[in-house]
Amino acid sequence: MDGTVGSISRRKLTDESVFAELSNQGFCVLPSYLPSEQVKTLTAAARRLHPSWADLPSEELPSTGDLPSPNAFPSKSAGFPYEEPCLNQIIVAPDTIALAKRWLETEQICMRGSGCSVRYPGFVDGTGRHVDGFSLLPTNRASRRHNQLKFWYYLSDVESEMAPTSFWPTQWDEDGPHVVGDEQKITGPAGSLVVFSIFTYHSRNDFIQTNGERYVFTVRWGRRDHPWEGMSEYVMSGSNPAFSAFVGNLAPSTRELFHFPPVGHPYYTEETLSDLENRYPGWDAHGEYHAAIGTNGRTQL
Ligand SMILES: O=C(O)CCC(=O)C(=O)O
Repeated sequence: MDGTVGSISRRKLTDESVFAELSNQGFCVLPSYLPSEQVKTLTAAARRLHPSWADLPSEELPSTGDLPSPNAFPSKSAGFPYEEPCLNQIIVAPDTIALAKRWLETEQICMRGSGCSVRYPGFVDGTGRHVDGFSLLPTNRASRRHNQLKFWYYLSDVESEMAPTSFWPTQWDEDGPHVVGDEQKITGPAGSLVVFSIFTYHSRNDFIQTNGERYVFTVRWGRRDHPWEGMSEYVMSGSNPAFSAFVGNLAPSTRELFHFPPVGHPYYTEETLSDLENRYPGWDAHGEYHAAIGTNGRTQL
């Protein structure tokens, strides 16, 4: 990434320096963050989800060396839940959750959205420098409580002409976000990670190179007690087979990150737990939900 290409990040997301950088400039870059074996698995999954440039239908490609007309193949995107289990699984990486909880100043966080996208030669974007937003209500942009945290993984090598994302050091006060430094165009090897807030200035860049592709995987976290802030529609995925397999294998506390009620909640009865087992095989593999019915009586919602 800018000034750090090829260097291996020795930092963990739980390091104090990561939090300090996020607080001081609104983003933190961790080159080659993911272990190489995990990168291989994730990049293969992303390529099964969206074709690489070389795998796009040949009759539709421009002759070698030419750029396609702008936005002929601009980008493709898929959202959570994914048919590829490893993409669902990386969402709940413990260090990312710990950092999001600290950033949002609460243990009660939820996954707001996740996407896996690819960009191809010819991608042109005029959006320019912006902050995101994702809220029904005007928010206090000086408060980290409204400032959702986004994890931005490169799942392919990204060089300067391959639509790298640009970030500007940003600070917040009562008047909102302010740019306080120069643009940093983030290039880097597959497996690199940028953590940034939705009120950090950033921008897309064009894909100028005449071949190749840029894969990005994202996850965004917010406070559970702010339902007016941007929410993806994964709560409609209860009958999605990939979602069922993913949720069935999660610990009860991890399910809460996806809006499932905690163990002991009155929703859980012998009947609902039986239905849940059918929908999410493995739901109560360790008996916690059943044990809590015993302690809470059989109150129904
Ligand atoms: O794709 C990029 O490089 C930046 C995306 C972006 O601007 C956004 O997520 O708001």
